[in-house]
Amino acid sequence: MFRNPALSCALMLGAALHAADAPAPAAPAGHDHGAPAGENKAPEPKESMFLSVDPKEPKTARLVVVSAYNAANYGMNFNGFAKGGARYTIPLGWTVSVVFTNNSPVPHSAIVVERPVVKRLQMGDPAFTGASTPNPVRGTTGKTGVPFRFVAGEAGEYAIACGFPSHSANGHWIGFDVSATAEAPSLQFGDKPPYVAR
Ligand SMILES: [Cu+2]
Repeated sequence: MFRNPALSCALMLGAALHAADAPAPAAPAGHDHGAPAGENKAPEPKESMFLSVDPKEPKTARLVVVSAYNAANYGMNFNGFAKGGARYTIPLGWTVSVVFTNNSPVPHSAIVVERPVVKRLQMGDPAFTGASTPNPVRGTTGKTGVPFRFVAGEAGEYAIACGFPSHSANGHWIGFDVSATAEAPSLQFGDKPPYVAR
């Protein structure tokens, strides 16, 4: 058997994904992707924890992106959401300042890609220069914040995805839109009204 559980998991999920566009199977028991122990301890996600603006830094959205925030989707979530269940909207031309952390011992990462890319096993290059954690294929562990920033220079529908192979295809992504009409950044959880940061 594979000695590296993350690797064996990635390979197993990769094999499963050869059925093109078939829904990815749920990870079998014992193969979770690093959901933190004590899954009920993570506080209920609140939008204001993950998006803010600082008046001293105009036209800059500050994002907190936490991988394996809780046990949702076997830990393959950002801020508790997977499969596009949460969505940031950023005004066109704003700077996006992200601090990424990973609550899990299993490597995860964050990379901004065009929305259709989330189905792929590998994410390739970020949609905007600088829009990923370092080496997103390898990912990082540990709760030390990993900062990155970029300019949302083109309107469209994107995603914040995990660059660790096969994770995004298994739901480790949330929505990230760049809007030519929005005047302030917002974050929407599911069907709730978007939270607008001002
Ligand atoms: Cu991941």
